Formats: sequence, structure tokens, C-alpha cells
Amino acid sequence: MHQLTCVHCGAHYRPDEIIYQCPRCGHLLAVDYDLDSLAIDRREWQKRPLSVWRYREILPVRGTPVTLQEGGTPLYHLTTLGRELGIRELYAKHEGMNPSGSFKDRGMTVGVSMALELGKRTVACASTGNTSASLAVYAAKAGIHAVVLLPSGKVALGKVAQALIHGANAISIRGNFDRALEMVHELCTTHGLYLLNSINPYRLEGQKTIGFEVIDQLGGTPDRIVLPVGNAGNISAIHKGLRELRALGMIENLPRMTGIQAEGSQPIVNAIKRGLSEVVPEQHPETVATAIRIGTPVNAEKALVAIRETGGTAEAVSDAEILAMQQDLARKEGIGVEPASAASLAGVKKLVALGVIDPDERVVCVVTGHLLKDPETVVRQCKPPIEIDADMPSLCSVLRL
Ligand code: AN7
Repeated sequence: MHQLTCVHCGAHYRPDEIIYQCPRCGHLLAVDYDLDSLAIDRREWQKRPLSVWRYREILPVRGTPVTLQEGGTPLYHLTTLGRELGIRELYAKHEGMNPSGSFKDRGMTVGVSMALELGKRTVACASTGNTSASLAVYAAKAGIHAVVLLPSGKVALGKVAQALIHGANAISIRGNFDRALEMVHELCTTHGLYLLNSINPYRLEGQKTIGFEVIDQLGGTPDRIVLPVGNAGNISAIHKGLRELRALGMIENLPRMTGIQAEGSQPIVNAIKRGLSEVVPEQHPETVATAIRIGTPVNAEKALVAIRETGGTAEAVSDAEILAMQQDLARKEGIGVEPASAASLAGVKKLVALGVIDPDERVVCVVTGHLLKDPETVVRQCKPPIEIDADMPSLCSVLRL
């Protein structure tokens, strides 16, 4: 069994209470297991397919989950980029290979399964895009309703297309993501919809399996895990999961948790660099990486602990660095990711240059979303195809043959 525990005051709550913050002090909640009482056989895990549900003993769902076979994503050894950056052991965990094309599916398979167990028939979120796409997919699979609030004009085309085709009630807010989240949070509290943003601790339980898979795939613990940070849910989730593996005696050390943000949207980076205990919200976040265009990261409290406790760090990269790395990954490694995802590798490049990352480290970058999520940004960056008349001389001429 599990319970909900406040990360600030330590108050405990029953697992079926529908709360998104501690009713006593207002801080974040986490799902808490009695790890000593769990019968986990690691060899049994190895026999199951690599997926979110390989690790079901330390997930909160008791019944049959709503699943589309999420997780089990490839971990690629980046030999060419690694050589260029001077890191022999550089890897990318390609979360774009999930059913809806982002890591959010790990959270939603658990979150929507919990919604059903809690008797909810309408789920909701605010989203920079991927959360809404994933929620729409899992609500469709579960046969329940989804309401998604999107910041008007700032969601990549592929993500909007997904929310629409999977049947979510998509609402565009004339405001940014942070405002949309405030509104949907209030809506869920006052009208009983089930909130599936990353403030919901059950959703983060699914996402922690990224770290479990990395360790199973590498056959050991990396020295560092680097990921793009928006609401800071994913970095917090992976850290929580790895702490649980340590408590279970399966690993000894935690990787240095390293968060990368865009320069125009870097409240976590500022808090880490200035040694602040709380983040100062960024009122007007701006970046080409619209997935992480977030000024008030709701999981900041957990993320600052994750970074500090593991000796990690946070760094910001420019939009130009993000787009250059998106292209490098595509052309030198054959890996297509959306801009936010390229931020993790752009961050590694910068941190190596700054001497923060040691070339001997074993570094895993989480690349969070697929290239096709945001085709418009790609088309703006690349030269269009050369159009010619439909005859052989024209073809040979354009190819200089
Ligand atoms: C590709 O969909 O917040 O730090 O509303 O889509 O856990 O928020 C997306 C976030 C990184 C940041 N990479 O993760 C949303 C949303 C991609 C993302 C992040 C997001 P968090």
C-alpha cells in the first residue's frame, strides 16, 4: 500500500483522497510506499518487457492499467556527438518513441489508471502541448472525457493535432501556460474534474520509470542524468524513483540530476545559481522551445532538492544553441527530437565547455519529445526542397551530374 505525504510538513493522507497539495500547508505531495514490505524480485523484473509496468510493485495502480505499451524506449549511445564533445559515454534516452511521442505517456498511463480507480470520468490539464496530446490519447483509450487548456498560439502543430484527433475538448487561452494551469487547477478543485498536470503526484510515479529503465539498460547507474526542465516534474520524478531504488538496495549512488532550461525561461537555473530556497517566477517566459516556455514551475520545491542533493546543477542555453543541437542530433546521430529535447544535449555541450561536466562521466540525456511534434520550427530552419521541372535534364542539372 501507499499513502500521500507532504514533502514539506510530512503530513500523511489516504491514497484515495483527491488532493493536489497538502491541505495543511499547501506544499507538494508525493506518493510514499512502505518499501520494506514490498516483495520485489529484481530477476522477476528482468523477465518482464522493458516498460513502465515492469516496475508495477512500486507504482500506485492496483487494478488493470490503461496502457498502450509506454516506456521501453531506446537508449542510444551517441558516438559521433560524444566524440565531438569529448565524452566517450554519452547516451540519449529517446522518450519521443512513446505512443504519443513524448515522455508524458509514462505519467498518463499511471495518472489515467488512477483516475479510473478513483471513480473519475473527466480528466483535465493545462499544457504547452505534450501533456494535452498524451492526456487525449489515454482518455480515449480509457473511454473518458478530457479537457485541455492550451496557451493560444504557442503550442506546436503536431501536439494540437493530437489533442484534436483523439477527441479532447481543447480550449485555447489568451494567456500563457502558467495562467492556463492556474485556471485548470481552480476548475478541477471547484468542479470535480481530475487534474493530471505534474502537480498530481500519481502522474510523476509513471515518469520515475525513465530512471529505472536507464539503469536496466546500462546495467548500472550513470554519473549524470540531464534533462530539459519546464514544470520540473520529470527531474523530480526521476530523482524520487532513484531514491527508492537506493532505499531498496538496488543502487548505491544517485546520478547528478542536471536540469537545462532556455535562456528566456530559466527560473530554476536562477534559483540554483543564486542559492535561493524558492524560485522567482519568470513573468514573461519566451523560447523557441515552446514545450518548456514555463515561468512558474510547479514542482520547483522538489526539483531544487533533486539537483542539490545529488550534486547536480542547472544551466540555461540559448534558442540558437537549442536549434543547432536539434540539427546536430538529427544529422550526426539520426535522432529526431523537438527543440525542448535538444536543450538537454545543448546543455551538456555548454557544461563540458565550462568544465562542469568531466569527460570521463557517463552521461545520459533524456530527449523528451519527437521531432514531428513541431514540424513548423524545422521547416523555418531548413532550406525547402528544390523544385524543378519533371524532366531528367533538370534533375541532372540540379544535382550537377
Ligand atoms: C518535450 O506538455 O509542461 O519539467 O504541458 O513537453 O516535467 O515540465 C511539457 C513539458 C520537456 C518539461 N520536454 O518537463 C506540457 C509540458 C518536453 C516537454 C518538458 C516538457 P517538466
